[in-house]
Amino acid sequence: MHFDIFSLFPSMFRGPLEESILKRAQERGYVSIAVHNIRDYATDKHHITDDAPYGGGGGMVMKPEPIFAAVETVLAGETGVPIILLTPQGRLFTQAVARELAGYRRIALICGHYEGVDERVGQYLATDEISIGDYVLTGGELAAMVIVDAVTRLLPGVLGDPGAVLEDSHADGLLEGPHYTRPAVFRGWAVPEILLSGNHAAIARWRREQALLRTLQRRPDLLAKANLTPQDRQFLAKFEPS
Ligand code: 6GU
Repeated sequence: MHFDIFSLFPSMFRGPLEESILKRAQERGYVSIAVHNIRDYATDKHHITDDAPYGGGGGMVMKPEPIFAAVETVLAGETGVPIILLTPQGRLFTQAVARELAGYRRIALICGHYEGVDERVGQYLATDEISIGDYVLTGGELAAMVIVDAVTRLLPGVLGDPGAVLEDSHADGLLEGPHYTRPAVFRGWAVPEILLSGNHAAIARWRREQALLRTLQRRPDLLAKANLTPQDRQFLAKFEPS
C-alpha cells in the first residue's frame, strides 16, 4: 500500500509514523508513505495557499490551485486511486471504512486546514470525504495519521499474528473483553479463575460473554448492529431490564 499525503505541515508526520508497527511495516515494504507539501505547488512568489472567504466572515480558506496542482502532479497517469479529503464534514471513519480502504493499492489523503478548503476541491478533485469523529481538529493531519495507522495494521503480514485483527474491538461489531497477564494475583486482585482452567471451549465462551457484556454496558448502540448468535441473544436476555 502506498499513501500520498498532501499537507501544509509535513513535519507533523515525522514522529508518529516512524515508531513501532508503522516503522516496521515501512521497513519491511508493506507500506510506503510520501508526504507532499502543498505549499511547494503554489506558483506565486510568496507561495500563498490560503485566502479570505468570498462573502466575508472570519478565517481563511485554502485555495484550490495549489491543492489541484499537487494532487494532479503526484498522481499523474494514475487511475482508480481514491482521493480523500479530510474534513469534519466527511463520512465517519469506522473499522468498516478502514477495511474498505485496506483493499486499495494506493490512497491519497488531503489535509484541510484553516476555516476550510475551497469547496471545488471536494467537488471536483476528491473522490471521498472522511471525518474521524464528531469534534473539530485544527487540521486534517492527525486524522490522516489515524487512517494510515488503522489501515496499515489490516494489511496482510503487518501484524505478527494474523488472527489479531479478527479479535480486535469492532472487528465483529463488539468491544473486546478484558485481557490479563501474569501475575495471577496482583495487589490481591486475582485473574478470573476460568482463564487459568485450561478449558479452551469454556474460555472462548467466557470471552464472548465478556465482550457482549462490555458492549451492552459501554456501547449499546453497537449491539443493535452486531452479528449475534442465538446463544449470544440468550445470554444478553439475562441482562435486559424486565
Ligand atoms: Cl478529518 N479534520 C478536521 N479538521 N477535524 C476533524 C476531522 C478532520 N475529523 C474529525 N474532526
